[in-house]
Amino acid sequence: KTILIFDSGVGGLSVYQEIYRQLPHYQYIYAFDDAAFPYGELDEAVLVERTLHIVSSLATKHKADLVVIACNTASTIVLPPLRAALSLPVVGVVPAIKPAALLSQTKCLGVLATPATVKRQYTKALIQEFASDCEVHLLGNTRLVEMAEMKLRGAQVDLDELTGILQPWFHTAIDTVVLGCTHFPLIKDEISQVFVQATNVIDSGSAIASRVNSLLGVTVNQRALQRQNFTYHTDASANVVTLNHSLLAMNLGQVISL
Ligand code: DGN
Repeated sequence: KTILIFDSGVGGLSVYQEIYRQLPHYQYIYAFDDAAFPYGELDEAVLVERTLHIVSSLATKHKADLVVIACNTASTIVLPPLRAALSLPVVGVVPAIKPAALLSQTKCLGVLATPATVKRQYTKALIQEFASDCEVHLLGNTRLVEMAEMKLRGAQVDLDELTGILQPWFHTAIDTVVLGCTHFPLIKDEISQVFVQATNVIDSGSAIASRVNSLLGVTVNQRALQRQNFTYHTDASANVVTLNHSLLAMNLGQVISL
């Protein structure tokens, strides 16, 4: 079976990593729309149109059995039209606000995402439904997405810059941080290092993996799961990412014309 995973950049690899741990025997296609990166600053109509076009063509071409939209920014608006257009399961990723509200002792949450995700009605509705008893601080930042991309390409994360970005949260009671962008698990260690008051820093990766697992109807022996050590390589132009095992990685800016 083939699973198509899509993001605007390399952030979805954090979701792929979780899915691969649960389902190592599947065929994976990882596609990212490098040509229109970053999605957090894209016009909504353009984003919906691009995602629909890219994902439908690739899903058909590669006979995908399931699609994962490994991007919060896209998932918050594109899932309904995509599900209407495709006759296969489409799994999306949205900020893990519900588990965060349950975990928080101080009932004060920090949600880190793209500027688009923090503005979306979808995010507001999630907060209203699952975190109405919490104080929620939203922080939308594109620079963090770039930092995650650069880290994967070998650069060090500038901790002073990261401290500056998280500064608005230092005088709050936040004890639980939601990584509401799939790029951010890639810099989770640095976020935890800088924002020490957070006792929980959570993302949606393993929940997505469990969802994919249940949709594909596979029983996995949890004890048999191994944590994979992934290495990422990029080509000279830093556009194509390949992993250390069978995976087709594409720069959609080059592979299909839009
Ligand atoms: N990784 C994407 C997300 O989860 O929202 C966004 C990255 C971007 O294009 N800004």
